[in-house]
Amino acid sequence: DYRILHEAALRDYLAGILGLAATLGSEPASWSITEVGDGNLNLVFIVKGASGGVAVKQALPYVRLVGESWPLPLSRAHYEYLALSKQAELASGLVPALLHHNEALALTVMELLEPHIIMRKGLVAGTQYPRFASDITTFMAGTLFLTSDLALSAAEKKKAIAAFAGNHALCKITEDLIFTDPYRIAEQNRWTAPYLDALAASLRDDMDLHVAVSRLKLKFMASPEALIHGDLHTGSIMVTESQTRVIDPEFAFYGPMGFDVGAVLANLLMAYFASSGHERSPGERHAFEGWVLETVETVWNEFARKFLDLWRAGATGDAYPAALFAGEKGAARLEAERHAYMQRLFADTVGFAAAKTIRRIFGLAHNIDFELIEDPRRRAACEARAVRLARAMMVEAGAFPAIADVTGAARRLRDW
Ligand code: SR1
Ligand code: MG
Repeated sequence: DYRILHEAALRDYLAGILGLAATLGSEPASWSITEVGDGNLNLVFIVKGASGGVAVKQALPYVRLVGESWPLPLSRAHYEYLALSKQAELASGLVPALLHHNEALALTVMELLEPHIIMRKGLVAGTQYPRFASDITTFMAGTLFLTSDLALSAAEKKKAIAAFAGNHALCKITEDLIFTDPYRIAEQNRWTAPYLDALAASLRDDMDLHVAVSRLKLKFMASPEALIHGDLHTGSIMVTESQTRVIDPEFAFYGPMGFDVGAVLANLLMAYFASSGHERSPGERHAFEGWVLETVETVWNEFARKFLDLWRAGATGDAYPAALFAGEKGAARLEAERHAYMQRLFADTVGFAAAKTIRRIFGLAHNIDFELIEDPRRRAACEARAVRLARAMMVEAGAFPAIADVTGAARRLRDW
């Protein structure tokens, strides 16, 4: 039966899990248990003993950020476990190891990632992560390509879609908080007032933007292209300078690939625009911002390269049947089509990145990149630059045919 496990109950529960004493040490009474969750939905405990530690995540039956007035199904823990298991298979070493899962308690015990930190915190501190672009593109290319119709038979793919179809309450959060609420008067919206009042009002009146974001919403709702993480922001990534681990896929479902890639790019771009609001020397700022934009470019370019390599090496799926692309003529035509496919995926990525940016500035859930800029006037200036770019990315999609067009526009806006 479900019950929330606070310290004493959690200790007793963990003590009863076969094999866990080997990881933590054989004296449960001496284990330290600390609740460290700073996300919007769940409880997260770090448990440490004489021999090592584990992380324990338990879903609450409501949205933690808001409280019991907003119930949320515990089944999200099941989908998170399912997604983590799949991702471990497809992108080995890039997610935490799973040690135990209890469906009824909506509780999962995982490898403790140490000394990793939440990437967003590192970015706010101005830290560069040299491994990040390589690791996150391996993760995205593997998990997205290998769960798509390019790699699976139609039957396998349809079964996989069905396995995640029950996660619709989490999808609904995204549909409302990302694609709808920031563009209307919604009780839970907030922004840096009064400096962004006029910008918030202009979003509510901008029909070109409403059409663009509604097209993206439809794509999110009706494009089961691959198993997406569904919330791949820099708060869902833990890093050291030499390691990257993707966590928290409770929003996972079969959706559009560009939603994940766009999330990564949006969060890097927000770190870029927030940088001038944080205290750092001109030299540090220059180096950090240069690295961030270079990383934005590398993430798209390397993702596209790895995705195409997987496609060329083994397209075992039912899409693009080999029989239709035989011979030299077929091979050349298929290669051209691969590039056209990536161009469409890039356009989706740019649109989703824009939507992910606007929601963090006008919606319910903000991010510390901007929130930790204390002076509201300075914060609003950083946010306004990000919104200006995001609006252009959503509405003037044709102006961004390549990733260098995105970074070029970001660079030009820095001193705006
Ligand atoms: C009510 S949940 C708000 C946000 O937190 C999660 O991390 C997702 O990004 C969601 O949209
Ligand atoms: Mg999360």
